[in-house]
Amino acid sequence: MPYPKPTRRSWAEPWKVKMVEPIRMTTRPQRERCIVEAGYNTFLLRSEDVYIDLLTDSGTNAMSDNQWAGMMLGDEAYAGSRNFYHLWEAVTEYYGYKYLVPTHQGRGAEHILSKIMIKPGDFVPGNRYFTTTRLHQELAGGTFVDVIIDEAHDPANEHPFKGNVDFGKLQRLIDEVGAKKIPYVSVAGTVNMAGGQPQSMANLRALRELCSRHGIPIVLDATRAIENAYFIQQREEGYRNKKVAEILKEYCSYADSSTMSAKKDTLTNIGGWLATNDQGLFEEARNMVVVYEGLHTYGGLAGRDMEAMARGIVESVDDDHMRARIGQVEYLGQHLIDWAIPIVRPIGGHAVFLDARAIYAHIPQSQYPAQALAADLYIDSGVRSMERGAVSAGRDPKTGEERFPKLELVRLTLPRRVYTQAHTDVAAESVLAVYEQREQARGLKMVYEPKYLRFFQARFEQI
Ligand code: PM9
Repeated sequence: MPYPKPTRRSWAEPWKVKMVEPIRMTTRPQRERCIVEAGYNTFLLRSEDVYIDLLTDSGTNAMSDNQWAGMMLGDEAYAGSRNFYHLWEAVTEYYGYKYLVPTHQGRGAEHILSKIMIKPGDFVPGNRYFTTTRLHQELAGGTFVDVIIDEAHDPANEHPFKGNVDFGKLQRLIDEVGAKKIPYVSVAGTVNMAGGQPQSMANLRALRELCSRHGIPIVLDATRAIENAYFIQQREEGYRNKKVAEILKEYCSYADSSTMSAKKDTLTNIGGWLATNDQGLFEEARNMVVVYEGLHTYGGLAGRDMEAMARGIVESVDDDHMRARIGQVEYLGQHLIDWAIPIVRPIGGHAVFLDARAIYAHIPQSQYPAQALAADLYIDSGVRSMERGAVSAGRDPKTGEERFPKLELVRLTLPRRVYTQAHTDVAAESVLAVYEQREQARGLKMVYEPKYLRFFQARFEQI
């Protein structure tokens, strides 16, 4: 068949490849052995046994030649590294915060923030939980309360801003427990566990007004705030002609402080920070970071890592970069939509989320259909994905009962600037192959369950 004439002009990524890393093809019998050895948990596979690694976009990004050049300019002084000051300047210029405390990664910042701000018995409302964020809130004695809009819990709902906060839910919590018991409202843009869904500018602006009336600070998880800014540019009235960088700065301006896993948006392999406009919080965090992470001018990072972050921030706010990044996720998601495979709609920013509850409809949630689907996908093609359902949700710390969220998902996460269109085609075709065999799929039982963040290390057997 002749190749059909295009009906539109193509565009491609704003970079070309300079160095490659070989990846290993495996056979199906090999992969069957590997997944049993890994206890049906894709986190426990060796990366050498993975063909296309869509486990996460965290720390898996390809750095640019400019970032690698910056690594050579690492100032590895124990105190006062020049790279720290470069990073601080970049965070202030692009995110708008006055003060910066570097940390080894996102959860380091969450740990310090939670310890400083949360008292036992407090409530922390948020637009859906994130695993590490909620755990640190709970370890500090707080209770997380989900105040995301209902649409976020429905994978098929096409709401353009499923990351929005429901002000009715938040107001009810304030009325019930009182503003004094709410140390801050925790918002994330985009919302990872809702399927990489954005929050609108109007929603965060209105949240700012509501919180100011009650004297409650806002802490933004800015891990994927640049992707959020891109969605605002594409979907929200009045932002079409603004640059992603400009939108990011306005978005962050409505939050008092931010925690950051710099391993995502900002194109690095390691790093994080806590940034704030609150001098008191800054001074406490700067003191606490020396206890848990490292001196306040490196926070557990090498100088070279801070330089890579500073340069990564500048690259990541580029409009063409964001268009290519999210365009690739859309490309993968659109294939699956065209083949009528149930995924979270609209397609998210960093990943395509398979609706495992719909795909493996015959497997009850107590037998972890998303965990089973991620394992089956690996067996089919060597594509590694991540469970984001009941296993990730863990147990209620008070009752010990398992939490069964409405969203039972498998995440196909695209690292930035790493895989080609052909890789995404292979991944999509593998999802189709597994989908077509779905009636033969079997559930799993958990045979080992660690106490914290069980999804990382839990082991399973097939039922
Ligand atoms: N996210 C992810 O794959 C890393 C492994 S799963 C815990 O999506 C948000 C929104 C994240 C996030 C990590 C962290 C923690 C905070 N907020 O992994 O500690 O997506 O740098 O960041 C992962 P660190």
